[in-house]
Amino acid sequence: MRITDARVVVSSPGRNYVTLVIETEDGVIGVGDATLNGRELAVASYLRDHVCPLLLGRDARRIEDTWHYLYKGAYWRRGPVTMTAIAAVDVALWDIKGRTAGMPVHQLLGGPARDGVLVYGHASGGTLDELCEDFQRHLGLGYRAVRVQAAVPGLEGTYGIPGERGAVYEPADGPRPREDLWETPLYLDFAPTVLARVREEFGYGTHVLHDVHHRLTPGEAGRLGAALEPYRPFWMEDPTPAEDQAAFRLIRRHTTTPLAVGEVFNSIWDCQQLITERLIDYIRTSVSHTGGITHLRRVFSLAELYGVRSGSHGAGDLSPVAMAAALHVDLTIPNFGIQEYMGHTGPVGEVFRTSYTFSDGYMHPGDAPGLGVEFDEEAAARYPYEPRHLPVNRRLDGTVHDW
Ligand code: KDG
Ligand code: MG
Repeated sequence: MRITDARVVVSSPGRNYVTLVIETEDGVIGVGDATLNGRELAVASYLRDHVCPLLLGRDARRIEDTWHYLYKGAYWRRGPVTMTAIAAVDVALWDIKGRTAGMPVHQLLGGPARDGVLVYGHASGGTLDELCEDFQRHLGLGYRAVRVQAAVPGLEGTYGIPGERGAVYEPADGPRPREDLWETPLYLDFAPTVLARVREEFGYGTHVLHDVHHRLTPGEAGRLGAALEPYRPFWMEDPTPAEDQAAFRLIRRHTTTPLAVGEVFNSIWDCQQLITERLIDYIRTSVSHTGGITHLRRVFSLAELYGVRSGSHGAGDLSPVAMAAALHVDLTIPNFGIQEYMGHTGPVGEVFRTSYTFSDGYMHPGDAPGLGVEFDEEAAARYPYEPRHLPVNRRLDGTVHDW
């Protein structure tokens, strides 16, 4: 089954998405998500200029071989651009395999190991009252797990809080990134009050998560983790900049709050020490930034050996194709933990028609052959690419800080 076409579509139905479309000689079409928020065109070029020409004529059934051909064959390994591009190819080939077999991808991965995939939504607010309203709204929708973020008093534009357009993690328009303000002592005093308020209002019957977004030192993270313990968070996410794996030894020494990390990782090597030294509880690598279904399963298999569970990234900047692929993997692995589900807004549904479902706090990828996502290229053409940037973060004295 030869590949006859591989094309990249960059569209912006509310936010930018890069989609790889692979077609075979028998007319089977598979799609992969190649979106790297704020650096979309780098992956589009990597695919268009370097990968798509290599795919023509290859056997679409040889997924494992194609993965290694692209990973080892490039010589330059890892990195978000490379691994997002390889992921898009890998996911599109799994889609083709499922469509050809007439089976959903989860059946090809061994079949369901659970009935549904526990997901968490995002509640946030400019004030704690607003956060509680949003938390209540999520409970009304059926969520059993909710991430809570609130604007830090005294700081404008805290991450995870809706910006001007009402969306979160929405890169700003214009030639330069927006600049946010940060001051760690203000955050460290405030963050425990966020969880305290949510537990006071809603009790302990819902899982509550919190994202620190890489902003603390290991010592500060240990202190925050200990302060959050009475509120029993499901996890504290990305407490420190994630490239320093050894930092987690120090955090672990100071708190029993479960730790989650990995949304910016792109290979098994980025989390090898974290997993094998049991320094984390949840690994957050995503299907679209970590080499696709093939490589993500490898990460989760390593994690399984060490009692680490999955908790994949699922922000709105990962397209519905990535969401569907994640759900197929989540349904099948033994060490599934939780899946982030921020949802997609605006005209995204015109471009990507999905068959996954949400009910009572759980999602299911559906039983359509392949991934179960139809990508409408004509609709995508109505929403051309718009240059955007993720924000840059500065401390009150002007120093650039982790965002
Ligand atoms: O593009 C970056 C976002 O996806 C990221 O900042 C979102 O931290 C995030 C999360 O946990 O969803
Ligand atoms: Mg995060």
